[in-house]
Amino acid sequence: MWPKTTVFGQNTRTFFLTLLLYLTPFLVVYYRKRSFGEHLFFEPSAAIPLTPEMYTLSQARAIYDLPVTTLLLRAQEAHHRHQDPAGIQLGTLKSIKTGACPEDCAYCPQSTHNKTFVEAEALMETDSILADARKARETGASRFCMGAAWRCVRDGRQFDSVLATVHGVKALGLEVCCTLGMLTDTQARRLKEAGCDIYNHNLDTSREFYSKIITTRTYDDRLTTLQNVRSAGMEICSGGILGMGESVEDRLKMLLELANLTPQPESVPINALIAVKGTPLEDRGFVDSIEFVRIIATARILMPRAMVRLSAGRAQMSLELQTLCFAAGANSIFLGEKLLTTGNNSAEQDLAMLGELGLHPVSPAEARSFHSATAIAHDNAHDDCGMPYFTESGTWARACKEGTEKECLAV
Ligand code: SAM
Ligand code: DTB
Ligand code: SF4
Repeated sequence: MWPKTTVFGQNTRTFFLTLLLYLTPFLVVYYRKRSFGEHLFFEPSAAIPLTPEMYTLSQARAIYDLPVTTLLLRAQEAHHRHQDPAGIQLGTLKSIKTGACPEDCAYCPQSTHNKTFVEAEALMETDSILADARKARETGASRFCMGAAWRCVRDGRQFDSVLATVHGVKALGLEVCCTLGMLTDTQARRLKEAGCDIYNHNLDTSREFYSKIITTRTYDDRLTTLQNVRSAGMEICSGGILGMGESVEDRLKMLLELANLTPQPESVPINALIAVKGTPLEDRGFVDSIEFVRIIATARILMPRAMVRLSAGRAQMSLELQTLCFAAGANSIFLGEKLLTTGNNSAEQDLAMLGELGLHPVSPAEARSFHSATAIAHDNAHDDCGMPYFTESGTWARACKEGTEKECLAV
């Protein structure tokens, strides 16, 4: 039945069988994509390993838009690879200088432009802050984050006092974080020398939406401070607020700004707007829960080694929503009944919640050693395993460099 003629010098039957053999994988890919959708499918050969600075909006959007089941699975994969999956870092916030801030941040109860419940208070004395830090440590916090309602740090008596406080908090065995507004290079170095481990300075939103929220400083001012923080050897804590009227694209652009920093921030706080009476945003409804969870999951996937902080707005969230946020990759919360000026859940409530969910507090040292251990293990196993990859069409996929679908053996 097979003609005796030859094709390319081969017996025709051998030729067609060989052709079928070569085409089989492509046919399988085609039919699986048709049946399950591209997002479920790994395409090692088409996968482009991207370094973080190459993430694009269409890639972030492709992640964000995954069916929520797949999105959570992908976020969980990143979470289990790079974090203690049951570990939650506990930090306590303290406003050490409250209100009367000259900046016009539309969300902020501490701005002089907004007439809110906040009463201005001068910079606290070191001893008084240290007493609060001790209490935070007794309650279970391992990080103490001090916030000042300043546009920027000014050299002089007040900054010297902050440096002494930082030194004292560090001596208590707590990890020290500060958020004091803009910093020069020299100020960043002095803070680091005094013992400050992390500096919090949020981008808050996308470059495009930023000018609708703040006019008294620029996006690039924020980025310059982040650069100064990095050069001084401190870790970067930078994130933003959801629910100010920004679009999903604005939120993704903010995540991209952060994910494309080299190295990426070690901490990414995601705040839900607390619509404070007397601010221009007082009438904003609470951010959509599912959109919030999607952003947490996208942050976890884009920045797998960062601590993703479930920050402001948690007191307004149900236990179920917080649980979804942890499932999406959030692994840090603020402990204690006050954030800077607004309310938070009580420490007892939060510790009970962690117990109920089977989660446990993780110290910064434990979290860091986990991150570096997984980094070394993965580097030894195969270079890029565990990082997200994107196909040429912008679909998220996972593969390793050798072009196989090996599971990472390192964890
Ligand atoms: N003045 C410093 C600065 O702006 O960097 C530090 C303190 S500031 C209060 C720290 C962050 O708190 C802001 O960047 C913002 O993300 C967050 N924040 C302030 N008010 C908020 C609100 N009403 N709801 C949610 N987050 C808020
Ligand atoms: C961050 O992103 N959120 C925290 C911390 N960094 C400093 C501050 C939240 C403040 C919420 C409003 C208030 O309590 O004043
Ligand atoms: Fe509030 Fe900080 Fe803006 Fe000042 S700079 S208004 S404290 S967010």
